[in-house]
This record gives sequence, C-alpha cells and structure tokens, in this order.
Amino acid sequence: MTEVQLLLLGPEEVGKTLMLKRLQTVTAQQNLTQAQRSENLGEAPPTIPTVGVNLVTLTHNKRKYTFRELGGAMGPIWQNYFKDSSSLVYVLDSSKPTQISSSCIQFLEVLSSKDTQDMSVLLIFNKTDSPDYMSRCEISSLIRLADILACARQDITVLECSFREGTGLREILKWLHDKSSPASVSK
Ligand SMILES: Nc1nc2c(ncn2[C@@H]2O[C@H](COP(=O)(O)OP(=O)(O)O)[C@@H](O)[C@H]2O)c(=O)[nH]1
Ligand SMILES: [Mg+2]
Repeated sequence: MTEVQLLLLGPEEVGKTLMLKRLQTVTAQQNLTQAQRSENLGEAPPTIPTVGVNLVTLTHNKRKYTFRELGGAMGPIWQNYFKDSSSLVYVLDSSKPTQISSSCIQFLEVLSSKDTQDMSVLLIFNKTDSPDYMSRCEISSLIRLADILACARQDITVLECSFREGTGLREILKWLHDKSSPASVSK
C-alpha cells in the first residue's frame, strides 16, 4: 500500500489532536456499509495536550497516511522533522487574533526552510464555530495571505474548519488524496 508521511504543526490548543481524532472516525466509517454508517460525528471527544510526538495513521482510498503531530512547545526543533515528510498541515485558531499574528511568523519560517520547498501545504483556520471567530477574509488581510500565497514556492491550500462540529473533514481527505505527491511516497 502507498504510504504518505505528513507533518501536523501549529501552536498548542488550536485543535490538531481533535482533527486527527475526527479524521480517524470519518475514515473508519468509510469502511462500514451504508447501513452501519452514521453521518453524525457526535460530541467532540476529549483531547489531552500533546507531549512530544503524536503519531496517527489513517487509511483512505487505499493509501496509508501517517501524521506526526508535534507539540507546540517543540517549535524550536520542528525543522528536524521536515526531511521525513512530503506534506504539511498547519493549523491556526481563528478565534485568537493575537496568536494568529505570531504563529503566522512561525508558519513563514517553516515555508522558508529549504527542506519544505517541495511540500504540499494545507493551512487550516479552525474553530469557525466560535462566536468571535475571524472569517477567512479578515484573517487574510491581517496576515496578508495573498502575498504569502504568491511568494511561497509551496503549493498551499487554505481551508476553514470546525473540528468541534466536524466541518471541513471531507475537504481535508480530498486534499490528502489530490496532493500526496507520488514522487515523495513509498510503496
Ligand atoms: N470551539 C472549538 N473548540 C475546538 C475546536 N477544535 C478543537 N477545539 C478544542 O480546543 C482544545 C484543544 O484541542 P487539541 O486538539 O488538544 O489542540 P492541539 O493542542 O492543537 O492538539 C480542546 O478543548 C478542543 O476540544 C473547534 O473547532 N472549535
Ligand atoms: Mg495535540
């Protein structure tokens, strides 16, 4: 089976672990018959802060995806993991404007590393269910997203999600399928 290695980065508490739990549920449901399947994902399962590396494997459309979620406190050594991955998912919390500015700088540092130049990148604005969330349009002007997308060498896809409500998960699975570069995966 084709295997894809991905890095999952972003500040703490933005919803990375919940994203993995939600994707595990959705991909497990896809292996059930129509009758067994429940479209309702239910309440968000609890998460505990990730210490070190959280390794999660999903199977979707005959491909195996291994996510390495790195705890936010590991920021200074993220770069040690770049070489082992072909794609990158970066999550931001759209309900925290002050954090977005600083984590955008961290995101730019990731994009400027020579080891990420050939990666496919998915940038997620999570927590759109929060009452005070910023829309994609507002965040885009705050961090000058158009300039980032124009200047980056990477192919960057942007998505708005709520992992609490389970929105955006199918788009993530589609991105995984479309963007996992055959050249960087092992059989
Ligand atoms: N309101 C809301 N809360 C969320 C969402 N995603 C995650 N959370 C909550 O944010 C907290 C941190 O989530 P977690 O997945 O552990 O974050 P991580 O540190 O990035 O792995 C938990 O209490 C989650 O339930 C979301 O889409 N909306
Ligand atoms: Mg976590």
